[in-house]
Amino acid sequence: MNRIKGKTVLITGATSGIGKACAFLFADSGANLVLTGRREERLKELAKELKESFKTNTKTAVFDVQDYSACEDFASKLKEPVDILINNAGLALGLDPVYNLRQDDMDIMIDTNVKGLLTLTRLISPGMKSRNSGHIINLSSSAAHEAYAGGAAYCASKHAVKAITEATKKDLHGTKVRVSMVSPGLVETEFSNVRFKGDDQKANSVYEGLDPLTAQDIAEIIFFVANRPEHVNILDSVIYPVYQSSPSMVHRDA
Ligand code: NDP
Ligand code: 8X3
Repeated sequence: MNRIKGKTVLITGATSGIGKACAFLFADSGANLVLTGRREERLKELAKELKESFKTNTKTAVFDVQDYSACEDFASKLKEPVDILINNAGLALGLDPVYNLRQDDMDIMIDTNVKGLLTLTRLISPGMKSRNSGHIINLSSSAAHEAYAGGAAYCASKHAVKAITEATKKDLHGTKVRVSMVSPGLVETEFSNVRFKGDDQKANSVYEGLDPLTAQDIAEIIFFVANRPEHVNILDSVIYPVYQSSPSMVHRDA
């Protein structure tokens, strides 16, 4: 059953990976989309492709979720109520032990993954609360459940997403606004290219011999979470490739 048709879905970080795969799935189900990211050209191309393939009504907005005033300006200009907010924009930078952690990497991870997600939530949730309807879906991670070496800042940011999700659910207790998070393990996207700052060889090695999750795998879970009946709230789901049993326990074929 399609419960998504006609809904307005706001996806942050739609220029790549999981966010982009979500844009296609929700478009295919007849949603209206608001897509955001920092790379304007990619957003333009995506909106064009979605219009041609699905006749999707897509609006795009170019801003950095770390920039509070840009987020506020974006939210103030939204023409229609947001039914589903997918807080997906996020990144990891580096895999250095904490004693070598770069201050600028740490700031960007916390400002994007934690403060950016919180900012969008605080701006979009009041409308949902007043309409007594809506769904916030946060991209968390297996790193929200277990920290790994080299991930002090990234894992902290995803532990924070778990805390934000739980607190948001409780803040909206007694309303019909749903709050969920999705916690994937290794998904092959641009994530590791970003983490290793363009070292594609290093990025590719993360997924070697492992048959990783794809962006489409996770988009399908997000869609499933969003498409449940209104009385069903999936708070979390942890998804690993079959060869991964924890953030640090990964089997690889030779
Ligand atoms: P990608 O790098 O492919 O996509 C990340 C998206 O986030 C891009 O669209 C990027 O857009 C956007 N983004 C990053 N920083 C900002 C910013 N400051 N402001 C606005 N948009 C931003 O990675 P994934 O698709 O894999 O990641 C999506 C989410 O999933 C992230 O939150 C990540 O932590 C999480 N995740 C990923 C996993 C994986 O293994 N890949 C596993 C578990 C969770 P642009 O650069 O155009 O701004
Ligand atoms: C992304 C998963 O293990 O690459 O959240 O950090 S991992």
